[in-house]
Amino acid sequence: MYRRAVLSRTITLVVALFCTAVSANAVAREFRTADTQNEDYPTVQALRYMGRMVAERTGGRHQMQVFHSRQLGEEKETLEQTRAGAIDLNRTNVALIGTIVPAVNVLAMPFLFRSVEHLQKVLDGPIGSELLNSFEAHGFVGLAFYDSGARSIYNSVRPVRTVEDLKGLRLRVQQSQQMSAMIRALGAEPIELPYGQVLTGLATKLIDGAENNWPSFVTTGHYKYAGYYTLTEHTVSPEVLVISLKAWGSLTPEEQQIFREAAQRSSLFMREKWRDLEEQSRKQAEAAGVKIVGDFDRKPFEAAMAPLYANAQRDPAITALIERIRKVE
Ligand code: GTR
Repeated sequence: MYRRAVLSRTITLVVALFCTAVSANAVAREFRTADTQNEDYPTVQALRYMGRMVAERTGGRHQMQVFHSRQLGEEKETLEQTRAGAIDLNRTNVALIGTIVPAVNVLAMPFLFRSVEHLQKVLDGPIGSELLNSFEAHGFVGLAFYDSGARSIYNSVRPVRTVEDLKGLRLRVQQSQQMSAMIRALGAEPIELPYGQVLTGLATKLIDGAENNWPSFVTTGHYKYAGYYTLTEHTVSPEVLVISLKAWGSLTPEEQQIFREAAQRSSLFMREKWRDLEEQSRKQAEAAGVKIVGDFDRKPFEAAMAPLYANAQRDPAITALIERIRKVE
């Protein structure tokens, strides 16, 4: 009697579990994915690569539809929409999401990383995982980082060699207080603008320049208006891919694992693409007559930005994170 009752309870449980799994799996979906860059850009290619992997591993049940070139809006807005669950996945720069997830702003701090290799070690190691895990408390699930080289300052007025040369220049920055603070610390005037407005800003002289990595400088056409590129390499702020809590919650644990793995793989895929494009973009800018300023002392730029660290020291957790990053060999 007793054994039969246990057996029937077990069968009921197994059937219930099976039904739950089947119903969760049965909902096929197309995941709307946002990226600000154009169709050929490495981040967009990486997302497409991830989409193929997700489709394959879920037997075609789940697809990713990649909206590039700001089709879904500028990063600040698409992040809000992702938080609200209206956009499923979003690839932005950490400077933007850092306004919502403060710890991630550390990755954009000036002159923190000794090299791109140092950044990659941090992103691929425990600190990178901890940072990705910290997104959840702020309304996203962090899936992967994509490193995207160093950002440098460019302008249309003069070759910048010293901090003094920056005085009075109106430089566009991302919509981020930290990026504004960095440019202000150098004595220039930061103008926060969405990415899509920078080209017109340069063409109409609303701004004198901006700061970005080689591929962004060239693929946007900014190099046609800003002929002086100074290798300040003041930040190596990487990109990050997040998924909305709503989309994440619609996946089974197995599917979540598939998304995570595909995102991580796409990050390695992007690394391959990146190196070539960085080199190619620099050559294209040079061929178009852009003057690259590399023979200057970077130390005064670093010193001018030091107040950002003094400011960060007000938060013990941020201070500890900066210290840990510095110690990564
Ligand atoms: C690029 C980055 C974009 C965007 C842009 C900007 O390097 O890939 O996501 O943040 O910079 O400056 O707005």
